[in-house]
Amino acid sequence: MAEPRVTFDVGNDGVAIITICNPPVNTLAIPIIAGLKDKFNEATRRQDVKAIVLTGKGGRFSAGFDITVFEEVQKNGDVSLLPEVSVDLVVNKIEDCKKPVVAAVEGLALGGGLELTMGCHARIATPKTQLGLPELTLGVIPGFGGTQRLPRLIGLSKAVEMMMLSKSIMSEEGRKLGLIDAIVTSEELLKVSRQWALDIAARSKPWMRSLHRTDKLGSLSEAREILKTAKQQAKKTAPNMPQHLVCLDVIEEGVIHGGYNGVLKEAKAFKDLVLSDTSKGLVHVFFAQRTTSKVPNVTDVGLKPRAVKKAAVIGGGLMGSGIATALILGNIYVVLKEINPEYLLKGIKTIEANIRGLVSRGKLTQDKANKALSMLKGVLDYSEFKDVDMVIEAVIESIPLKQKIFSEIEKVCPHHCILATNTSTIDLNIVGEKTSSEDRIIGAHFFSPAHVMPLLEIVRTEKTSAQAILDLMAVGKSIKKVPVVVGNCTGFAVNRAFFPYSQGAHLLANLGVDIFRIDRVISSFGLPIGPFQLQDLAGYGVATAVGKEFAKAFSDRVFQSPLVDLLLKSGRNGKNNGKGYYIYEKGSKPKPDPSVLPIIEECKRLTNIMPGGKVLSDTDKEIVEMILFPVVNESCRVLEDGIVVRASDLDVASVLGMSFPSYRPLISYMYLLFYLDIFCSVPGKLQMSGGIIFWADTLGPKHVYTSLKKWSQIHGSFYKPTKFLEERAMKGIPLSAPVSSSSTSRSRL
Ligand SMILES: [C]C(=O)[N][C]1[C]([O])[C]([O])[C]([C][O])O[C]1O1[C]([C]OP(=O)([O-])OP([O])(=O)O[C][C]2O[C](N3[C]=NC4=C3N=[C]N=C4[N])[C]([O])[C]2[O])[C]([O])[C]([O])[C]1[N+]1=[C][C]=[C]C(C([N])=O)=[C]1
Ligand SMILES: *[C@@H]1O[C@H](CO)[C@@H](O)[C@H](O)[C@H]1NC(C)=O
Ligand SMILES: *[C@@H]1O[C@H](CO)[C@@H](O)[C@H](O)[C@H]1NC(C)=O
Ligand SMILES: *[C@@H]1O[C@H](CO)[C@@H](O)[C@H](O)[C@H]1NC(C)=O
Repeated sequence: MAEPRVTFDVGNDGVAIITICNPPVNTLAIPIIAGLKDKFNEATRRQDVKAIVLTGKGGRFSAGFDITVFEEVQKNGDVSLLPEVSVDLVVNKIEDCKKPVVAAVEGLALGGGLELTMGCHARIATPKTQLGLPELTLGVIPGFGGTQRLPRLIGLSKAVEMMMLSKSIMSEEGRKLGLIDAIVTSEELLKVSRQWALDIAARSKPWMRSLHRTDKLGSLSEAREILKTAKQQAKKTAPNMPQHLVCLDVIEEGVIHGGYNGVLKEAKAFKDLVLSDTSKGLVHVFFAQRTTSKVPNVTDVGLKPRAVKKAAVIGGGLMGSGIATALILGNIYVVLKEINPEYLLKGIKTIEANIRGLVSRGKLTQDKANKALSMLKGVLDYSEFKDVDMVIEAVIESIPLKQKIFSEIEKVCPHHCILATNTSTIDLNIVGEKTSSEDRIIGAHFFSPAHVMPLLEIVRTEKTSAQAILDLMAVGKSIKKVPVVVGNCTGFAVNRAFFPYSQGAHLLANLGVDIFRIDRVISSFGLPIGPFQLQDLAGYGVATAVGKEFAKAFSDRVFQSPLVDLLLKSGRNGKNNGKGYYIYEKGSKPKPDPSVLPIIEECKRLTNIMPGGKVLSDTDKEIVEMILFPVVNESCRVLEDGIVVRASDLDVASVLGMSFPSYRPLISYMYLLFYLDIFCSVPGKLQMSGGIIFWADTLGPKHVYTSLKKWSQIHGSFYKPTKFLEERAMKGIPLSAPVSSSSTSRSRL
C-alpha cells in the first residue's frame, strides 16, 4: 500500500491543487496532517500561486481523522500524540490564508474531513456527497473547529441535530442549508473549484471565513433556548454519555464569547474526551467490530467467497420469515418453503408486515420495499431448490425433523450449496449425521427479529469447510449483519455468556433484595429495562424452558428457584395476561405490583438461602456486579473453550446481541429497543464499556475475582470464580489476552 501523502500541483492558471492521498477513504493520518501544513505553507509562500483548491484523491474527500491514533493515545495515555490541527492548520494556514482556498468535495467528507472543508472559503461538491460530524459515536466531539463552524454555516438547530445524532446529510441538502456553495458533476469538480478560487481572488465571489460569521446564529436568547432544550434531551436520551453535554457547552462558549474562543475550548475538551472511559469503550468496539472479519485459516488462506444469489428458507415461522426478510432486503432471491398453503401464506404475510414496518418507520423507501418483495417466492416443495446457493433451515427444534430435512435437501440442492440451520440448541454434528455433506453444514444463528438485529453468529463444527464459513460471512455482510464466527456449545457465545444474568437477578431476589430496585439499578446502569420486567415481557413459559436447557448443559453453575412457578400458580403470566411482577394496563406504564411481594417471601422460605434470615442490602454498584460478574465468569469459560476466535469478538457479540439465555426474551427486549428507537442510535452502557470482556478488564480481573470469591463464601457455589479468571487475576493478565493453545480444551476449532 502506498504511503499516505499530500500532493501539490500548480497549474498555468496559478491555482495550487493540494490533494490528500490516503486510499481508500483518505483518513487524516498523522503524515497527512503534517503534509497539509507543509503544502499550505508552500502555497502561501510561492509567488506563482494565486489561489488554492483542497481535494481528496480517488473520489472520496476524507472520512476524517485517523481513529488508530485515538487507540494509540488511549493505550499510552499520551495526548501529545494528537497533532495540533484546529488552530495551527485550520485557522492559521487555511482560514486565515492570504490566498483563497476552495474545497472540492466528492464522495464523503466526514468528521475531520468536513471540518477541513469548513475552514476553506467555499465548498464545491459533487451530487450525493455525504457530509457529517459523527464524532460523538466515538465518545469525543469534533476537534478541528467543527462545533463552531457548522452552526455558523447552517444555523444552530440543524447543526446541533447533526452533531447530537451523528446524522449525515447529502450535498443537495447541504446546498440548501448553506454548507455547500455549488453542486457540480465529478468531471467538472476541479475545473469549477479552480475558477471559484480565482473568482474569490478577483473579489467577484465572496471571501467567507466561516468562523467570523454570526448571521446564522440567531439572537443570544434564541441560541440559549436551543442549547437548553438540547441539553435536556441529551440528559434523557444519552444519560451515560458525557460527550453530548460537553459538545453543547463548547458550542455555547463560541456563541457567547466568539468562534475563536470556542475553537480553543473545543480543542481542550476534545483532548480530555479522548482519554475518557466512554471513548475508550466506543473506540474499542469500533475496531473490534472490524476485526471480527478476520478468521484464521478462513479469511487468510486465499479463498474467495462465492456469490449467493438465490437462497431457500425452510420454515416461515418467526425466525424463518425474519431471515427471509433480511435476505430479500440484501438483494438475494428467496424461496420460502412451508408445509401447507395456510402456513405459507402466514409466513409471507409476516415478511410483508416486516417490510411495511420498516417503510412506516421511515427506514425503507416504498421503491426498495417493492423491489425486496419482488425477490420473494413461496413454495411447498423442493422443485425450486435445484439452483439455490444456500439453504437456511428454520423449522421447529426437532432432531428427527432436522435430520430428515437435511438429507432431503442434500439430494435436491447443487453441490456447492451451503446448508445452514438456525438451530439454537441442537448439535450440528447430529443435524448432519445422516448426510455426507458435513463440510457444508453450518449454523446461522440470527437474533430475533432477524431483519433488525445486527448480530449473526456463524456456528462451525470441526467438519465445516473454510469455504462454507467464508461464504456465509459474505452473505452476512451483504445483508448488513455483523458476522461473528463461533464454535459449537449450548447457547453459542452470547446466549451462553449471558445465561447467568437472570439467574443472578433471581438469586438476589431470594437474598432479599427488592426486585424493583434491581430493575431500577440495572436500567440506570444502561440497559433499557431490568431483568424482572424483561421476564414479564418474554412470558414465563420461555423462562422455564430456557432455564431447563441451561440447567442441563451447565449443571454445576445454575441457580434455580421456584419463583416463576409460584408466579404461574398465582395466575400471573407477565405482560401476556397483564399481571406479572408489574401490572400492565393499556396506555399506561407498567406499575410495580406490591401483591407480588408475599410470593417472593414464600419463594425465599422455600429456597432458604438467606443466612440467618439476614436481608442483603448492598450498594447499587454491588447489585450490578452481582448480576454481571457471573456473566464475566461464564464469558471466561467461553474464551477458554475457544468458542470465539478472540476476546474482542465476544465484546462485539455482547454489544450487538447482548441479552438473555433464549431468543424469545431477546425478541421482546430488542423489539422494545427498536420501537423506542433507542436501538443503535444510543448505545447502552455495555457498548460504552466496550463489551463484556473489555468492561471486566477495565475494572480489573482481580476485582472481579475477589468479588466473586467473597460472594461465593457467603452465598455458595453459584458465585465460585472459574479457574481461568483466578489464574488471570493472580498473574495480573487481562482477560482479553490470547488463550494459550496448551490450555485450550476440546471444543477449540
Ligand atoms: C436458532 C434459531 O434461529 N432457531 C429457530 C427456532 O427457534 C424456530 O422454532 C424455527 C422456526 O422458525 O427457526 C429456527 O429457530 C427454529 C425455529 O423458530 P420459530 O420461527 O420461532 O418457530 P415457529 O414459529 O414454530 O416456526 C416453525 C415453522 O417451520 C415450519 N416447518 C416445519 N417443518 C417444516 C416447515 N417448513 C418447511 N418444511 C418443513 N419440513 C412450521 O410449519 C412452522 O411454520 C428452531 O430451530 C429454534 O431453535 C431456532 N431459534 C429460534 C429463535 C431464535 C433463535 C435465536 N436465534 O435466538 C433460534
Ligand atoms: C491453521 O491450519 C494449520 C494447518 O492445518 C494449523 O497448523 C494451524 O494450527 C491452524 N491455525 C489456527 C489458528 O487454527
Ligand atoms: C456441540 O455442542 C453440544 C452441546 O454442548 C455437544 O453435545 C456437542 O458434542 C458439541 N459438538 C461438537 C462438535 O463440539
Ligand atoms: C463460574 O464458573 C464455575 C465453573 O468454572 C462455576 O462453578 C461457577 O458457579 C461459576 N460462577 C458464576 C458466578 O457463574
